[in-house]
Amino acid sequence: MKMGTALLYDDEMTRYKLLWTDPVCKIEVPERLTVSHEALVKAGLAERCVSVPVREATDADILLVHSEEYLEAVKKTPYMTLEDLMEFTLQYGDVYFHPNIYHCAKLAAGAALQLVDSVMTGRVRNGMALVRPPGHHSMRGAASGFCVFNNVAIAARYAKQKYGVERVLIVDWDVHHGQGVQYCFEDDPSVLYFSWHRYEHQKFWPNLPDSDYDCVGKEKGAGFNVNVPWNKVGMKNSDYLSVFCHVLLPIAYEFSPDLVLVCAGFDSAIGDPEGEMCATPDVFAHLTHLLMNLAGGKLCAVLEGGYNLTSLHQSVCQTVQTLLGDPPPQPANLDGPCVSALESLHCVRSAHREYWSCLKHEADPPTSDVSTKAIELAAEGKEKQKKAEEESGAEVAAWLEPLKRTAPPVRSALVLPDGVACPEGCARFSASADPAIVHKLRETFLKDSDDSDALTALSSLTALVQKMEQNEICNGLALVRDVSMATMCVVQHAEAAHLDRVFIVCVGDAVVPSQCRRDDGTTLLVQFSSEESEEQQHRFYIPLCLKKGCSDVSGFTQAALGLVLPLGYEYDPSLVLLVRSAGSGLCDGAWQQLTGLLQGLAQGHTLVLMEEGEEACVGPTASSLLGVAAASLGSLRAPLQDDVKALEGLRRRLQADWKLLQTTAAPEPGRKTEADPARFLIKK
Ligand code: FKS
Ligand code: ZN
Repeated sequence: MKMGTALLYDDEMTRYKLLWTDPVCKIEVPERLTVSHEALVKAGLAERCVSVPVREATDADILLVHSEEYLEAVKKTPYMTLEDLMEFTLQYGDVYFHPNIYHCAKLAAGAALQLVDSVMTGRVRNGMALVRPPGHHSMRGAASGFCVFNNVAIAARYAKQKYGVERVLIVDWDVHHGQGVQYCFEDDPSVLYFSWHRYEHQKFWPNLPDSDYDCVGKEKGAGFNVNVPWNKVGMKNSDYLSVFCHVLLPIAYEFSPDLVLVCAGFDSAIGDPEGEMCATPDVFAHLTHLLMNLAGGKLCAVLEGGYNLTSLHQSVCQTVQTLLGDPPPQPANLDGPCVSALESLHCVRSAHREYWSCLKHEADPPTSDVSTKAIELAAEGKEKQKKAEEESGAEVAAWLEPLKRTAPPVRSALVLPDGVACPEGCARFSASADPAIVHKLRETFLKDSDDSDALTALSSLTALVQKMEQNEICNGLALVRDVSMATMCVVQHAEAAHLDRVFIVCVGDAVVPSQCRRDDGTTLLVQFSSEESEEQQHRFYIPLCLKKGCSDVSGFTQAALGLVLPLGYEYDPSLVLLVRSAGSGLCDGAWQQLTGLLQGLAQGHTLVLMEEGEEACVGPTASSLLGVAAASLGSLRAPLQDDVKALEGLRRRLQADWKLLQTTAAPEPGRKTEADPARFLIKK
């Protein structure tokens, strides 16, 4: 299994620029690339990547997406005078040409193809291409929005043709709608295109009705185009993560891509003059991480936009460092999605409910007065206010530079009984126990029994927790006789080690001792089981009963993505404790997915406790802890009706306490709603 990350960059792509005055195009500067690359070098990330040379895309490559007429026209631009170039440019919107842009556009598309080759041949696991010009707006016969050739669309067609890839997922997290990509694949069910974008009820460029949530694709491709319009600026980390948990990931897992391509634009980050959003650069570590267990980890990120040079380079670094396998940073300020984001979320989920079984039971679309089709009455006044703010420079986005992410020297440490082999790449961990601790452990857990094996395991476990807190070890696994006892032991020692919030995810029917179900918020327990719990729903103890336990992969995945993940993000633990009892019925693939996803929390501090008897699962678990992508689960079937209903009910009930579980803006009992003056006028 290859683990490397490819980096593609060629400074030739900095050798074109705007040659005349154009306020719209002046932000697209060569420094975007140099600054991003230099930041990767400075942070020591470039040298950790496999440097792959860039090549020019051939005519045949370009013709996978573009028309011959268009290609021939662009081919002439290197020979044009300045005047000709200006005139040529005028046929298109928001783009400029330069004598060297054709060359760069061939390199940009070629870089994306080299990246696909590197990933598909297994030379590397994933990678990023830093390119100019960007691609996602360009269409079959037209340049648009700084884009000449559609780098990612070409890469998708190329991967299908050359490697027989059956399903490609394109995630476009740039703040603009990649209408070029949408048009290219709108009737194609083999390419799933997801885009979120600043829309403001069509007031934002490219001002297309085609960018709205109800454009779901055409004919056979219906359902394979997912648009999330942002109708307000200022979207934050919570808004982005909500959309991932409740729209993109459930659909993506059901789709089960063989390859993931990212239109990686960073104008969706804070400080960007185009996007005007407020998501911080570290959110891209999470977005990247959340995609890294799809398609067996085959992920190719290709740069699109990003115009604030500071947030651009910080975001690029977050993305690449995550591709390299370093645990994501603690996510900042997850205070729940805003009302406008919830409206969009609700609209998208209901527009897609007929196509995706994970959304089948979604509520009806919102009534027209909250619909994103509505137009703001107060828009004019707001425009004025915004102008005034801009002129006075009143609001300047400010954010802290992301902290340096340092991966602990040891990635995974295993506490295993003698006789159980330690998988390759992991360290067997045993601690020379401090007599005082041993004494206390014996007193607390073993009473008068004299089980020296159990004592050794428990003392190693406590030492392991400590090393994780000190950031000497990233994550760990222990195979123990009694998972309940071990869980209690870890929870107690986490507290002593100043790990003040422990997120316990328990798979199977193990009894979690009541001492671990605290209502002071020091633990949050989610338990998957096959038996209905009598206990009432409780803020920090969430029993989750699936009809067939964990043996239905679809139901399990839906719960993991739509419930466990958002809960984990909002809880923001300092340690994730993943407990697996014997006979849970969960297949290795789904278990690896859960293990992989949870490593995005608590800076990767995941401790897995498995019950003896689960030896066969040690290898797959260890490999996931080492950062190997989980095997794909295959296209998911519809989850069991009862499970979906139970999950929805649970989610709805918990929404008052956990805002990241919300998927609609409609008032729920017990939920505080923002004041809702009559600020919408319905469009006829
Ligand atoms: C409204 C004018 C918008 C054009 C914006 C182009 C954005 C390009 C991009 C790409 F990724 F392609 F580079 N003008 N203020 O960021 O989407
Ligand atoms: Zn953009």
